[in-house]
Amino acid sequence: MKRIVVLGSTGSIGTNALEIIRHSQDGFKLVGISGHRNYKLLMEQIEEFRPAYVSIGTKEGYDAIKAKFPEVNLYFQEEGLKTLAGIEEYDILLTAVSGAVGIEATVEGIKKGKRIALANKETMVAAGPYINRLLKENPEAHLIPVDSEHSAIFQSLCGGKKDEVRKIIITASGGTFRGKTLAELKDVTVDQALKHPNWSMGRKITIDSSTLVNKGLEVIEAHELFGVDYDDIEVVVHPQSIIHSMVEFKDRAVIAQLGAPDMKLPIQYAFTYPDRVANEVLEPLDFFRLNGLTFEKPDRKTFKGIDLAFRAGRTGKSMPAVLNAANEAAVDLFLRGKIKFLTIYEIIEKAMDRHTPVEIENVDIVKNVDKETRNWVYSEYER
Ligand code: MN3
Repeated sequence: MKRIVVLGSTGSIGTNALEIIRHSQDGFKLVGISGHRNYKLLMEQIEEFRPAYVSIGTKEGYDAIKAKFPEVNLYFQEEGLKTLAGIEEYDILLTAVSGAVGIEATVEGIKKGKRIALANKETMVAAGPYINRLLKENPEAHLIPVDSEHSAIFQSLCGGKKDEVRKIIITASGGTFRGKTLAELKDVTVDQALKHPNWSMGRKITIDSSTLVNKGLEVIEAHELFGVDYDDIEVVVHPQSIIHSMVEFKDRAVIAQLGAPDMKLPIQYAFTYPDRVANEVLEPLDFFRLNGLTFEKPDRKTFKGIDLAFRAGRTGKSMPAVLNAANEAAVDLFLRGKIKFLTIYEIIEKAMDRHTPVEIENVDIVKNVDKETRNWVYSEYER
């Protein structure tokens, strides 16, 4: 029996994780969950799974949960997430919260020597070098990626040895605006940008997918997670999202992981690795219903997200944290109708131009860089 803490249990990854746990044959016990605002769903989850530890983001939610479930160990906001990650009585921490607090929770989990099922992008993008150092200092701890691409790479890497890897090939759906020209992108609306062809995800990540900034962030994550040079990471557009990513080995063998576009498999694999187990909620891939698998070069001139990320990654130190923070602020402004779609790239580029990279020695440095960058974006672009 593996004991699991899910941070962000009311979000898209979190609810999928609970679906896996709900239908698992033998394996998992949910011991801790956290939610931000949606305390009603969190209360349903408490009712169903009876976790001993709960954290909630709002005062209203805190009071409601306290009244209905007095027996639960209840915590509050960011400190609550860190407390849940720091308890002794669990085996796997799923970090499905966004933002810097996800990094801090991961740090707590690593220091406890736990398995981290990593679904928080900021952790490896903004704090990769620091996290890798912590992992060396805490050899019992380990990270298993949950993002579909990195899970696919992780699975494909099992097909050879680390020093036999030639390159990592990250697949990209191409996003909502694949094939569009700069002129066509000039005046796209929020609603248009939110219509993703394959994946149903949160608003922010759907925009990141349409700018290809998401793919860029995934390139940086892959570099940090797998220790592969930027020169050996390639992005291939694969609109059907069936091949989730691949690894090419020295002998030119390419090992890929395929599956339906569904986050449940990578979540469960992060829980069960190195084992593979059946679960009735995991759908088989039906090859006879596929209309072929196709591949294209990404249009990196129009969709600058990939190249901006390569630049940030190669610069290293705190630059990826700036890319991430500038992008988050820019996407927020776009979603609120304050800026145009293409201004997202301009904001990232200018934020990087004005930044002098510093070494990531702890999470506070990441938080400071993050805050400084956001403040600059809002002061320059929010009208
Ligand atoms: Mn992904």
